[in-house]
Amino acid sequence: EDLEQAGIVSREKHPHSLQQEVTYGTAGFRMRAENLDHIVYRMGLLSVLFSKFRSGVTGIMITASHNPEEDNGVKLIDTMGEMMPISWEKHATDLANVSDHQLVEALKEIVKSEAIDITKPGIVSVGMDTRISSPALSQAAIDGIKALNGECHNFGLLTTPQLHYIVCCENTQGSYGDPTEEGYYNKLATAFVKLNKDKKCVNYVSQLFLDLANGVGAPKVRELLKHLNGSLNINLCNDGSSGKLNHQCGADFVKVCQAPPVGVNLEPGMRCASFDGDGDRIVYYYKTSEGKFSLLDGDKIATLFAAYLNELVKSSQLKLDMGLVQTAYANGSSTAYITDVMKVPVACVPTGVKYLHHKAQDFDIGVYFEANGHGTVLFSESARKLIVNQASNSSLDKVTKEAADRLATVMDLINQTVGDAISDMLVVETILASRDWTCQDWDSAYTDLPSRQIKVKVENRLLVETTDAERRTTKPPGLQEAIDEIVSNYKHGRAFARPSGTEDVVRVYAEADTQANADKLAYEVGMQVY
Ligand code: NG1
Ligand code: ZN
Repeated sequence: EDLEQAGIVSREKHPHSLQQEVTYGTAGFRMRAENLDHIVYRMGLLSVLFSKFRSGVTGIMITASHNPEEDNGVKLIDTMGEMMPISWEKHATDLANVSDHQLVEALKEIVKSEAIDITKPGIVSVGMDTRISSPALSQAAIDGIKALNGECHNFGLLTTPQLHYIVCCENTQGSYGDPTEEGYYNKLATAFVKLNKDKKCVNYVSQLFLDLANGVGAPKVRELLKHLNGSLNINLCNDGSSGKLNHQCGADFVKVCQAPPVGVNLEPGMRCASFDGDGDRIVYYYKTSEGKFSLLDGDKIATLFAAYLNELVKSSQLKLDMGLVQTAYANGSSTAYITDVMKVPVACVPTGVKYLHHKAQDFDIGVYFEANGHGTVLFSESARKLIVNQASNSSLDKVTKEAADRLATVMDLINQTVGDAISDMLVVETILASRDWTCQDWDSAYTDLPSRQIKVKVENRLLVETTDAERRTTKPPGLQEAIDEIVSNYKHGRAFARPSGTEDVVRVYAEADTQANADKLAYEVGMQVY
């Protein structure tokens, strides 16, 4: 039957070829592209089983996001367009590691343990980024889907969030939008044009300099622009025409180096943003009038979104509770600002979108962002209904109704399935235009504490174990005491160490009163880990 067939194709076309064990990490499997073929094939198989299990369309994305061109990766998408649940990651890990002749047995094991009705249809949508290795890997996924007699919707080049959007639409009978790339642009562009049609701005300039990391964001933003009817002007930089993917550019580079990317000649007054390689992260930056580089990262975007949505909720006369979700990497000043000034509850969860997304579902309106620029806003089903009703309630006064209408339209502009650089960019631009703000105005809400992030190469990163949303270590013994001791010597000092889920390193983060002190603190903590 099908499962046996999967075993034959595996041996003949996608043989297991890797010595070391691999695990489904923070964002799926990620490694050198040449080692991924059999893993991606097997994820094709798993995605079919997962589709049968969920009785809906699942997704597979081929990308390694901000990693170098030589890497690639694969992640699985759930029927609502969200990440595959953590409970299925062990199946992914098991399947990726078994030998070719154990494969059929491993598949049977999953079918049995999840009580999957294997006669159900299995439908999987596939997307990929612009890496040289992506077409072949995408084919490996398709081979896996076909081997189990699944139906494959091959979308070719997409940003990661576009695929999440499409999968969500495919499972919600069009109520979220049309399940096509065109449907995606139409939905966002319609909302954006509506929200920006009669803006009268003095300070806000409708001109954005956008670094696309030489990734899939470039062709997709070009497509988007065709739908925006000139309501936003974008200068595309690092658009893939010459430079290398993610090389000295892109959101991760800008965030970690706290410097502009190559290809962007930053001058005061310019508003700039960078996407990452697969278009699910965005950060903004500008040069102050004093000539200093200033970053508007995920924390700044989160506070911009939350404050604006809060106002719209109030003016719409709705009672909806809002919460903000961050990770340990959030700048301490942002957390203080959200708590003390905005008076919005803030939660801290471990690194990884899956944890943030999950926590954000606890609120009527949940805003989540990683400091690195990955994030979005979730509206609960009841909040969505209340907002839509209010927007069409003709007994309200004009001001209230307009606010509700605006809120409903902003909701349409947000990709709720996952953090989306294109959607986030359009929301930021809408808010800045509506407030008539420059980057400097936006930035003035609070001042980031100087921070530093470093990577420490160690023998075995998994010897470091953490607790309290990764803010404290429990292993190796004595490490946390040593970190506490070092941190106590710094004004506004905070530092933590955690094993990365995507690279073979321990990451150290530190913040303190000055840049020199943040650097020194990170270095000293790094020495304890080493
Ligand atoms: P790891 O390698 O586990 O730190 C990194 C990012 C995450 C997330 C994932 C997936 C940092 C500090 N970590 O995870 O936020 O984006 O990659 O891409 O930026
Ligand atoms: Zn990414």
